[in-house]
Formats: sequence, structure tokens, C-alpha cells
Amino acid sequence: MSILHEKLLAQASELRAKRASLIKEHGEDSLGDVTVEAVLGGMRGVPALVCETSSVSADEGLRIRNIPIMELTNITPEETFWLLVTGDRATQTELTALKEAFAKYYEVPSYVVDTLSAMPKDSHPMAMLSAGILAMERESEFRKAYDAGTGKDELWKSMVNDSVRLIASIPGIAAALYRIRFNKGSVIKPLANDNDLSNNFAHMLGVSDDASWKDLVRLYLVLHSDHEGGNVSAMTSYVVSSALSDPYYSVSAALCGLAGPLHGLANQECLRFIIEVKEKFGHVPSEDEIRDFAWNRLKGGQVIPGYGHAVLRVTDPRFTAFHAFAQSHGVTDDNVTIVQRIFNVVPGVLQEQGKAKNPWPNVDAYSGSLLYAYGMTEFDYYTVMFGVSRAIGLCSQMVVNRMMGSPIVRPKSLTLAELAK
Ligand code: AMX
Repeated sequence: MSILHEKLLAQASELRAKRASLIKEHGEDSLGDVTVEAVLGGMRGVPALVCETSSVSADEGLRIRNIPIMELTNITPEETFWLLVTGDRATQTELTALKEAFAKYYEVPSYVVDTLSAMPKDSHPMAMLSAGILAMERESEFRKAYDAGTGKDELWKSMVNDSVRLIASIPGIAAALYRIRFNKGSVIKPLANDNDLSNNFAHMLGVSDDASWKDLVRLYLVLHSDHEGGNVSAMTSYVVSSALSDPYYSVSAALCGLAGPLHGLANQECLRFIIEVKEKFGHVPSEDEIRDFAWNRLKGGQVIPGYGHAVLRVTDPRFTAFHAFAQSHGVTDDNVTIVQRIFNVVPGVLQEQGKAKNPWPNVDAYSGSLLYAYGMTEFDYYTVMFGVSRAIGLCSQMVVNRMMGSPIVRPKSLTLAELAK
């Protein structure tokens, strides 16, 4: 049993006991009415899920295990995973053990590279990422444990093993597909003398040798790791894994949701928007020019990518964290300047239009311009970076839900006629 299993062992029975006692003592208590508008409106605001790993409030944004994300901008993805899944900050011994466990899987199996290489050249990088994870399903210890008759209360243990392997493998899959899809040359092997996850990912991508590139990859992986349980990707993995499908199936499905333009694809759309603005004017546009451009876009029925959020009602703290990175690392190219000018103008435009409930930027409004500045100019790829990070949160949420003994998800659907009645 690993040091992580030992840490989680006591928590698993506590979580199951808490769940059982809440059902026993408060099972009939109401959390409020479900309105017709909520049923027709994407279940917005319906309290229908449990998520222990993180929370998102309208007025502050993301907290990981109740710690504001702005207090976690210096940690590593390994520390993030440990915090998400256990609720505690990792000790040095725990961190060393986790890094060693991850490092065994940094090199991607050759059949996964073959799968990616066999895909047509115009495949979307997110389709490749999801397919790469799905190809690895044969490695699932969770499925093997289930097939061997392991009891439901014990299955979380093999889910931890799958999660460790999946989180450690996804950077290599993502890096391999970057190099294959964008003709970057051969697939780069992990570092021989460094078992740090983000250093390895930065290295295998082969984008830049700049030391601050590694720091950007680290920050990127931490900031996108989790965003409570109700967003499209988290909820997808929750639903899929509730059927006792293993983490490879669940994360692969979640990545398909992340690939949507209203969710993770927004970062690709954001950079496209920035480049479009620059190309239209042939220079870094003034704030007045950006205002006109934004209005024309809204009048054409298009959204402003990177602005608005289903939960947040303030500037996303992750946007602020990327801005702080740009400032402290002196990233001041045209795109970053445009991001800043859009930020000065677009919230006012959206407020004046009066439709978006949140006129402020989300994380996607900044992230792409930083990747671009370091030489990752293929913006079709940006959601893959998001997916590598989000796998950390998806796996953490699934492990905690499995420890808790969460049952299959099965809400009730209604026909429109039933609703009208
Ligand atoms: N630009 C233009 N219009 C917007 C808008 C934006 N950035 N954000 C919201 N609106 C519009 C909606 O389209 C909707 O219009 P409708 O009534 O005609 O359908 C209206 O404002 C009300 O929407 P809302 O309640 O404020 O937002 P929502 O919860 O339905 O959707 C989101 C949230 C993020 C999908 C939406 O703000 C959006 O499309 N933003 C742009 C895309 C984006 O940045 N996505 C990234 C989200 C974060 C992530 O998952 N990575």
C-alpha cells in the first residue's frame, strides 16, 4: 500500500460514515425548490452534487480545500493533487513518494504514440487527447479489481492507482500529440534526472528552454486543476464514473466536454479573438477600436470569449494570477497588451449590453496569450494544456466520491408536456 493509500484509508471510512449519517438524519430535508427555469436552464444553481475538493463562490472564485487559489500560486501540480485528494498540504516525505510514483509513468506506452500517429492530420488536438487516454483504458487496475470481485468499498484503492498513472501519463500523451500533430519532430522522452511533473511536461513539449517557461507550465497546471463539481467536465466524469466506469473512460469523456467552446475551448477562441483584433487593425488597437470591435461582435450574435461565467460574478482570480505572472516575468508583447486593453473596455460593453450576468474575465482571457508569448503558437492546442491540468481535479473528485461510496447518478427527466402540466 502506498503512502497515499495509507493517508486516505481512515478518510474513506469517515466519508462513508458522514454520508450515511447525513442521509439517515437529514435525508428528508429540503435544499429548496427546483424551478421550471432551472430545469430548462441547464440546472443552473440547483444544489445537486457533492464536491469536497474545491469550491467556487460568485464573489471570490476558486478555493482548493478552502484555500483561496491566490494563496496557492507557488505550489506544484504534485502538491495540488495531494491537497485536492487528501485535504492536507503534503509533507516533504509525502511529496517525494508521490513524485516517485508519478515518475514511473512519464514515458507514454508506444501503443498510445502509435494511436496518436494513426489519427488523421486534421484531427482536433482535444480528440487526440481524449483518444490517447481512452487507448490506455486497458491499463486500468480499477476495472481489473472490479472484474476480480473486489467489494465496492475497496474499489477506491485501485482508483487511486489509476489516477496516479493517468495524471502522470497525460503530460506525455499531450506532449506527444503536440509534436505529432504540429510536425515538431520526434517525440521527446522524459528527463532522466528530474521527476518533477511540470518540468517534464515543459521539457517533453519542446517549446522553449527558458526557465520561466517551466514556471508558466507549473502555474498553468495548478490554476486549471479543479473548479468544483458542477462544470461540464467535472460533472461528466462524475456521471460516467458513477456507473463504475474506470478513470480512463471517465476522464476521456470529460475531455470531450472540455473541448466545447463554452467550456475549455474558450481559451483557443480567446487567442483567435486577440489575433483577429490585431489583424483587422494591423496594429495594437486602441481601446476605442476594441470597443467598436466588441460591439460589432455582439451585434452579430457572437460572444466575447473569455468573459462571463456561470458562477463567478467578479474577475476570475486565475486571470489575476496570470496577469501577475506576466508582470513579474516581463511578458509585455502585443497580445498581452491587447488582453489588458480588452480588460479595460469589455466589462463596460457587456454591462451596457445588459445580457451577461458576469461582465468580468475568466481564466481563458489571459492564458493563451502567455503560451503564445513563449512560442506555443498553435492555439488549437491550448485546451489540451487545460485538459492535462484538469485531469488532476477530475481524478481527485472521482477518488473522493468513490471513497464516499457515491451511487450511480440518475436524475429524473420530464417531457415539455409534463413540465407545462
Ligand atoms: N459575450 C457575449 N454574451 C455573453 C457573454 C459573453 N462573454 N457571456 C454571457 N453572455 C450572454 C449569454 O450568451 C446569454 O445570452 P442569451 O440570453 O441570448 O442566451 C446571456 O448573456 C446570459 O448568460 P449568462 O447567464 O451570463 O451566462 P451563462 O451562465 O449562460 O454562460 C458562459 C456562461 C461562460 C458559457 C458565457 O458567459 C459565455 O459564453 N462566455 C464566453 C465563452 C467563455 O469565456 N467560456 C469560458 C468559461 C470558463 C471555462 O469553462 N473555461
